[in-house]
Amino acid sequence: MVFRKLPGVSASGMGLRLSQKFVFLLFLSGLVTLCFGALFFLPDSVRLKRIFLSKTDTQPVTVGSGSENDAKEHLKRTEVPEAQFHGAAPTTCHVVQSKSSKLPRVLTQWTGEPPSLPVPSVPHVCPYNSFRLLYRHPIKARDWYVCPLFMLQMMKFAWDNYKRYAWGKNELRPLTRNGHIGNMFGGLKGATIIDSLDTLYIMGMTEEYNDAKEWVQTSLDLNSNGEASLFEVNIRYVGGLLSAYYLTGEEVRLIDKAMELGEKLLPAFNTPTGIPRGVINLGSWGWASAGSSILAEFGTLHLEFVHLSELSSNAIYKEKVMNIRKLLSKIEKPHGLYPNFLSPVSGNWVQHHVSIGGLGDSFYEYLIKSYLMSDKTDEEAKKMYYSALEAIEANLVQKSPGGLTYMAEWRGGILDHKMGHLACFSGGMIGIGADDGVPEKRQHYLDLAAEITHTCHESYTRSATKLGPEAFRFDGGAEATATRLSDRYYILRPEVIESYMYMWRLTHDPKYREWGWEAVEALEQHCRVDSGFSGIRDVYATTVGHDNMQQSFFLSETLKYLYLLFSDDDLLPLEDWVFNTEAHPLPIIRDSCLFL
Ligand code: DMJ
Repeated sequence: MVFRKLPGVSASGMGLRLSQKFVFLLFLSGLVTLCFGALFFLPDSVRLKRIFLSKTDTQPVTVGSGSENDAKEHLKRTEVPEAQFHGAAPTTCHVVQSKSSKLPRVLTQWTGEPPSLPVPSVPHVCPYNSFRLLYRHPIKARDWYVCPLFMLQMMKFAWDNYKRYAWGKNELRPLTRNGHIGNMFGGLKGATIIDSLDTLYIMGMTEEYNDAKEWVQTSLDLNSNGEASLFEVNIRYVGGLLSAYYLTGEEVRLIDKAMELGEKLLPAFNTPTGIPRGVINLGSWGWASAGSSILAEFGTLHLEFVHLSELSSNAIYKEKVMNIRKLLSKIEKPHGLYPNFLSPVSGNWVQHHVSIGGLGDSFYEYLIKSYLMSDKTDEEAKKMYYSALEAIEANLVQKSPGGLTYMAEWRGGILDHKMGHLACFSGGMIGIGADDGVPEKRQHYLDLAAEITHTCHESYTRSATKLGPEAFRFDGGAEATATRLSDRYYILRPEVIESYMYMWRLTHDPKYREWGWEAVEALEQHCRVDSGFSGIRDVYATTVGHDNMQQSFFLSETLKYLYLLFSDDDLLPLEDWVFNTEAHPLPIIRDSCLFL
């Protein structure tokens, strides 16, 4: 190749030698890089930065699992003023009645305009820089204040997909992008909508809350004709409607539905003992199941039924659950324990299987919560709770060789060294009850609550996905791990996170937020799919298989407890509210209007 020499220009160009030219170019390019790079380090407010960098350049490219849709969504979003991320806790809780007032007075006070929503309706995105910092180094950063906004973004993702693909159905199937009805609710529909009402409201998602409320008003049809679980309809539908009513004061629409449904459940109690059957036919106004009733089912009606009586001034609901209480308080209990099955005909225990997990769990929860919800006046509930807890400690609480405290199951005197995910709620339960037993045992109960919560956290950390299995064992060399294939699934359950939330409120030990954040990362990584969140089939698998179900309790409980874990304590303070077993907050009754 021949280089033609240009006139007046030396071979090395501009009169410089080749080596000088190279050094000069190197200097020039370094200077340009430095100037442009400096733009990234300037504060957002500097004008130069705003001129050179468009807004989308400062937004996140991916969040969590980083699906493409997600990235596109974020690029579309507008910037939210910094102020909204500080003290993000909504102030809904301030509508709770004053300590001295009677409930009906409060209701009168709430008629008319509902209290205004606390958070502007748009903050569905975290500020990128803080979020990135937090996401990569959650423990070091301690910028927990942005976390509730992250939960809000998860809620929005779960809700939007439900709305898009399964509106009006009970749950979303996020892989096949359709709805699921199932047979738990006897033909009732919209379980996700009812379960989400209060979460949407608490998170300040006004538009979404209004859509949900509108659906309740226009489309919630209670005239269904199928067989429903009394327990599930009570905790999700009655609990969800009551809670939304108490938070918003929107009396007419929500309360009417709750009352109507409450009435439909009453025939389940028409048994020789008054212990309700587990399944009720909503159409024929009668119970449908034969056989024994389950402790966790008939023992998990008290909170909602007491509120139904308070609101309607009709004692019948309270009478029904007090009758259950009476029978349980009198009946002979093996070693002070409550077996899981009871005959509604004879009023006798059917089997001697005792569990703090499935079949037993929320019965114990409702004892202590009944006491707390009665403004600590329901002495019988308190007494039953502490005697049950003593029996549980004496017979079921165990320490593993590795030093983990767990709750075993009891089968007629023989221990089964297994703890269910469901039993992990008990850390929080023992924690909230610690203050009300004998004062000398307060610290003991707080320690026990912390130990159980620690064990449940271990069941998460010992899996590949950092999510916990449905049941984990402490025998045959196992320590907080599932040994059976059939116990390895995770269906977006809340119990472990629920205990983190209560333990955080009680101790403010930062480890509970750190553990909560680990769960968020795991949920984002393994359960977030393109169109919602899904349960997974094996928490120990490195490549997960999804179960194609976004459970309604994920929106009602898991995301709400996470949101509360990272919010200030004055958002739904435990001194004013108790959460039903589906995480629907119900106010403490300061001064009952019922004279029973
Ligand atoms: C929820 O429906 C309730 O928390 C219930 O008490 C037990 N199981 C699910 C969530 O796991």
